Amino acid sequence: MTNARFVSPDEIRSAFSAAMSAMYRDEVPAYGTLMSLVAQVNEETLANDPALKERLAATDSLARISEERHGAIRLGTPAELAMMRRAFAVMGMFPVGYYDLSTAGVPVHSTAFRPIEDESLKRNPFRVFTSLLRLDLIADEQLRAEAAAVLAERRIFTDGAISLVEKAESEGGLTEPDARKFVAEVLETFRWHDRAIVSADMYKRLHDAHRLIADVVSFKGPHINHLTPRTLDIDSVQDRMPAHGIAPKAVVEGPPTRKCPILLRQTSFKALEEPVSFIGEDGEWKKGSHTARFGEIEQRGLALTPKGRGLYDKLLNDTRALVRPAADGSNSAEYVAALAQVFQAFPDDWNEIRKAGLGYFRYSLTAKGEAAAGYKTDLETAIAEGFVQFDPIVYEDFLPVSAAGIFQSNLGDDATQEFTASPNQVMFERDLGASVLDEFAHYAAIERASIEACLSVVDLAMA
Ligand code: OOG
Ligand code: NI
Repeated sequence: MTNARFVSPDEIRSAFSAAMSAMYRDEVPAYGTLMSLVAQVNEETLANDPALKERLAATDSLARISEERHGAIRLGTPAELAMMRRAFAVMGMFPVGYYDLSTAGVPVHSTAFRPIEDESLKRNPFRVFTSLLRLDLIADEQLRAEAAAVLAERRIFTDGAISLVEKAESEGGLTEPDARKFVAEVLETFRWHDRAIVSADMYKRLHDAHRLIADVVSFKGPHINHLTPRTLDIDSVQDRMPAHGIAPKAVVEGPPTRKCPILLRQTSFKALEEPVSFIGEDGEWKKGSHTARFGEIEQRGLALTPKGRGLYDKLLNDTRALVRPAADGSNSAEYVAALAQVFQAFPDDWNEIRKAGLGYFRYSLTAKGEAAAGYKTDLETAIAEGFVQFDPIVYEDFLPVSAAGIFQSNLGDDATQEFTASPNQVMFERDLGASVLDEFAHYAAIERASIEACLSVVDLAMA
């Protein structure tokens, strides 16, 4: 459905991601500092590892890294979520995966809006982790009703944004001037507002129920709460953060440092306490503060198969049974050591990982494979004989335990609360107005298509 009159969704997403980054840099200067640090570390990593640089360039993945980032927002109502889905669709971003954070004591469930086609990911992989508040998990019935009433009144999208979404839907795209206007209008939804839409008293009651509820309900819109650049060496950025005046959280979330990075490793710096004012009795604004926005960095590795993910989850649980990382960082050295020890059970060699069926890989013909005429063999022999090569498929999604760790570190360490685990994907998808894509099926399809592109050499009937 390409139409020359229209700007491609990939272009709109790139423009939006750039506009969001510029806005957040103005709003949270530490984000700018982190971006420069990440750019510097990435440059050094590539200079020190020519093989990595070569593979990234050969798979068209080098250019995207310096532009790569994800953001996160927290929405209040089903209608907001449904409209957000429509707005992201105009930018070529679709809901992938379902994350239940209630198990981790955070009353939300979430999805990630992101590009899904390979070409789109290469053009710009911008994603937004999007959570919906679950008032159903709040015990206090009166507070729940009050919060719902406040949320029902607010409008998080401008009229201009809504009409451009409708126009894009009915006409099949946006022209250049409309696309520019769309980016500016939708950006407004993510802007920080330092004037709350509730009184100080109500804010306190919401905050006492859960800090996250106060963050969602008290403001005009779902301010972007972090933007995360992608680094090629998260340990190095973590180590250097203090020298740049940034205090990182105690431990890096996710797998340990490895030769072959898998899934996702993340770390963040604590949320800033920012001045806000609340609605006063007599039309006066009452000064106060709010803590929600923070900074995060991530390193992305191989996408794992269900088998690999099962092993990852088991090893992470085993580690946490040995040492549970304390929020104050007092046992972080023990945790890091236990993690490294336990994860020795996860192979750290691309070919071993591949042969064990733990990860997804993209196969391609080598120059020798391209030149081989009429020779056919099975996939493993083709690899062993140098006709076919493979590269890890990057994990484009998120991890619930890691997300929970990030939520908790920026909500404050006292925010941990018990909720009964109650995943409700059916309710989430009903509110979203669409189903979420199953990320495993998607990675498997990419892998399969790459093997099919090697059929001039590979005979799948031979084993
Ligand atoms: C989202 C936290 C999750 C991640 O990178 O896992 C997240 C939030 O704090 O709203 O962004
Ligand atoms: Ni994040």
